[in-house]
Amino acid sequence: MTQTTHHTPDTTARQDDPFPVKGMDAVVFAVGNAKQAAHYYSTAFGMRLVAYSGPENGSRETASYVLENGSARFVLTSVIKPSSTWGHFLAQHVAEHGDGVIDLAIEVPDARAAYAYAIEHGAKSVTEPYELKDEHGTVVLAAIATYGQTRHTLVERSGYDGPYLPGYTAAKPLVEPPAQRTFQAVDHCVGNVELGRMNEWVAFYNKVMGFTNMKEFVGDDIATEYSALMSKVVADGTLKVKFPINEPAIAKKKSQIDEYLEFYGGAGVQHIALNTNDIVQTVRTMRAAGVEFLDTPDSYYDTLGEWVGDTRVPIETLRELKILADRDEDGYLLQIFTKPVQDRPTVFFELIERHGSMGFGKGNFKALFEAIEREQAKRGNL
Ligand code: TYF
Ligand code: FE
Repeated sequence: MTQTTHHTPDTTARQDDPFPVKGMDAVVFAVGNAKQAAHYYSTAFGMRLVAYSGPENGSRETASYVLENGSARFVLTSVIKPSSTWGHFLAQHVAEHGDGVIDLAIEVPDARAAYAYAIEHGAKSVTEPYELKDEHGTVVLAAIATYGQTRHTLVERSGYDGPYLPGYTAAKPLVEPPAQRTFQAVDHCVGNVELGRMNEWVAFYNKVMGFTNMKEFVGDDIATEYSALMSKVVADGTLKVKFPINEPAIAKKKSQIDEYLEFYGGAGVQHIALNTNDIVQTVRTMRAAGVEFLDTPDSYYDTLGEWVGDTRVPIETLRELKILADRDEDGYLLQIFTKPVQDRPTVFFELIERHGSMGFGKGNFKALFEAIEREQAKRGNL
């Protein structure tokens, strides 16, 4: 049985919440060259390097760069010389999938309890609970498997005041961060799964984490008409952690989800959405730094005002920057999507500025999916 989460978030943790979460802890990427990726997320995305682990502080096998922007935390890891199971896993992950997300880590108040609940409810264990300690305190970690080779590490860091985790040393920003913060939190993390498996993964989050389904979804009516994908969203009761799940649909055109699955080599994280308070300034800053965004045809803006109503940003500015807008009964949102950020047509990012709406831009699905298909066609994959 599946409950539907209402759009108004219940921001106070419920006493009876079977799987309380504090929010996203980190998005962990396995990449071919973490040193250069750290530079990209600093100069192009405006993030700040805060911590580092590598040969200089005793990690001979891997190098990891921790970047933050508000509560958004990315960890970029690459293997220097594989020796352990972990090093070989990272090397294999990059060889098979290219740069990608290995871990959507979730901060929880009690990692042992969260892990025990997940395992009791059918999750596959990746790592049993263990402690890491240093002079800054103790962190408890455990990990469970999700779609593809992706995992959820459950992180209990209450009272820990180090820069990230024991084993990491504090680091200074690589470059002067932009005058105005580009984004401040992770809004949602989207997974692409194989044809016919979306409902299985939705049920997984319902059972294993007690997450409920949000009302926004792409059903098979929209799927066959133009989107070529089906999508459902699961979230914790406070809506701090939101995981849309996509699967390809058999439609008129080759699904963008099939293109992802082919080039990623299976299921995995498709996009990470980042909350911004000033999407106009952020898009200007990121475009100037060389980030490529999806194009939107002028015709979209010719009719936008008629149905979206007043937004903080004039339609002409949205048109100039190719920002999308959508409205529902709770308010409106502004959003834009980058092109894939590596050579493979796999992982990309979204910037989202919410004004009441807790949706995902349903009104933009047609314009957005057409923009993605134009890119697919350029790559010869449509
Ligand atoms: O997260 C979402 O649901 C929106 C829309 O391939 C979306 O960002 C859905 C599927 C997709 C790209 C964007
Ligand atoms: Fe999204």
